[in-house]
Amino acid sequence: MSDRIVPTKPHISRRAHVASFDHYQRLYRESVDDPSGFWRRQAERIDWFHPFERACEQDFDRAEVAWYLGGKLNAAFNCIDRHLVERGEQNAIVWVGDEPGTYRQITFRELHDRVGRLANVLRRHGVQKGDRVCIYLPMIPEAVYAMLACARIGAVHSVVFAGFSAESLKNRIEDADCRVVLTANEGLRGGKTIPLKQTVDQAIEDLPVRTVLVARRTDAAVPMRAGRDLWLADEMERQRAYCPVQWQDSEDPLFVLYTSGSTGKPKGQLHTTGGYLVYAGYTHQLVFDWHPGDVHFCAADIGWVTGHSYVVYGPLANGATTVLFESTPVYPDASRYWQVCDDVQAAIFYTAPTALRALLRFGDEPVKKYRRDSIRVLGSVGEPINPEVWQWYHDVVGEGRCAVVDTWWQTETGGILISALPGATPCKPGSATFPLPGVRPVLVDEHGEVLTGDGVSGNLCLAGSWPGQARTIWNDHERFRQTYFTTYPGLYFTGDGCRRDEDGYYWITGRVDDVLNVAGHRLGTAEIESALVAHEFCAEAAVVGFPHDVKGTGIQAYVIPGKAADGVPPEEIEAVLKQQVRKAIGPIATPDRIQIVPGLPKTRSGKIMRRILRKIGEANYQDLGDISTLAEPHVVELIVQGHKAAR
Ligand code: 7RM
Repeated sequence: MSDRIVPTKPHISRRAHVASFDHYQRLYRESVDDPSGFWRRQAERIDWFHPFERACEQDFDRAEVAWYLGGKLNAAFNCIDRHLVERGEQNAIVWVGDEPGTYRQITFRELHDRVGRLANVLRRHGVQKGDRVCIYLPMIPEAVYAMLACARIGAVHSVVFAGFSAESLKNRIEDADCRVVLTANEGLRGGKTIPLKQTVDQAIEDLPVRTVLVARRTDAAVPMRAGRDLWLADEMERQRAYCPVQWQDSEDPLFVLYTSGSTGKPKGQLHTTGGYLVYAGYTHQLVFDWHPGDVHFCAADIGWVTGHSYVVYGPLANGATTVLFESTPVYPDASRYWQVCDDVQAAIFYTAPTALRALLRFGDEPVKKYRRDSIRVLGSVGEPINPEVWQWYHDVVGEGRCAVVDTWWQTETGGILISALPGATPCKPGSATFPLPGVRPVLVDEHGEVLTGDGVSGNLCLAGSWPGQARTIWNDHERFRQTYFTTYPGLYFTGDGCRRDEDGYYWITGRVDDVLNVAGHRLGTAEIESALVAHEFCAEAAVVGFPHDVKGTGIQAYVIPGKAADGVPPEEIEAVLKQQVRKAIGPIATPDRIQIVPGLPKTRSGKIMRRILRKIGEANYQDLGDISTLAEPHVVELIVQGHKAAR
């Protein structure tokens, strides 16, 4: 490999938790030689009400994993109460409102008060241990209070991204059988309001939701249904601040979080208490080289797993000040992130490549308007980062002084698994570099053979469990087993392709299943297809990804129009179907391109040949492979012509 190596920086190594590559290798060796000892020691970073007995039990054939068996703890206690003595007056949260200059500081003591009240509100409305509570809130402190309030009383939160449509929200509330929903009258993002309460009303029309607690984010009046809808602030006012902690078993559920897979139905990933919290704390400290006093700014939304682990649980478990950012990278202009970094004096900044690609288009000026001299570590997550973008992040945003960490992980993994460590890992831009201590990646070829040695490419699997691993899919353990543990028996299969280069560096090459990564968000092609065919204008649909400058992957849909579309102009069919997907899933799933086609390339058994559609979507018309086995080979030529005409 001729890839340039960016060496570690002495001023970062000097104070880093892992101070050199040798040190990393030593830790790594220890962790694989004695995993149980290693993970026992990591568990000491949190407070246990009752000590655990065994570190881990795992049986990948049955998809059974449990960590810190017999231990009792509480995630909210670990994120709040245990910090009160030493850092009660330190900021736990710095909230950054949408309008520039809007900040609110919440100390650990205030957090304790707010979370206690909200927990008492939930109890008052009948929420008990094990009950699921849906959180459909914008990036406001109440969202964090709500998550921690659930954790405090042993309820299971299901946060749904506030950009999802009524239909998506409904499916998630229904699947997890939530009886209580928290929302806001409206959200506010990039100067625009989002009608959250209205969306909730639509979503729960036919569902047995008993209570809707509404936070007031704007002055907008919204309809409140008597006996069901209540203002959250009034309810909190009515409760005392003290709420006793419910000690949970290590394996009691902490949350479900829905994520897209290769089928039409999103999967509720279930994370449990002990292992998840240890892993979130461990990775937050190591990967971002967090030290007491450092302000941690992760720009992700709490609707995604990155927000769960690196806005809320990881930083707060460690006693960090965490930034809760309500706005967008470009509001009011492309310097917003850097302005916030200066204002809050962030030591760590974490975002997705899609945001960086969008900012790069504005050049260096907006970056240079601010000092950024508080930043020490810059993180990237969600999709492969192009080497040029990595370099810009390092050279321009970080002025060559900061460590850049490209962090690979998934909703299913609970926390980061493959990443450079600041001060320890020499980087190759574009590579996530090496596994964290305790993590054992394995590459497997299409026949299921494990690829040993360096300079190999295959499907990325993990040998052995780690504490942050999801334990099941809500209400569907068999699907969990099927999806992750049957492709390569004895291994967890990630769904990603990967190369391990001659020097042992890992390069994630993207999904190998029917999952698209659009602007760092996971979407199943099947999900978008079922949204399309739900409309009478669409008889059949096939969705593929294509390379997109900002989003990484754009969405291309090939659509066979339905009878109802006879005589309707193609532009109108396109517009209607785009709107249909927005409504069914949310704006992030809107196809960038819809091509009306007379037929789809199918095998004689009726399977759509996506490989061909992907090639056409990339405007790679030469190399379509063998199409002679198709049921109607001539449709390929028609689709190619249509695609060329549209470009
Ligand atoms: C955290 C998160 C997971 C999928 C994963 C990959 C892709 C994530 C990176 C990455 C290359 C990275 N959870 N992915 N991080 N690809 N380099 N650093 O994103 O469940 O929403 O998505 O995202 O394909 O399987 S997720």
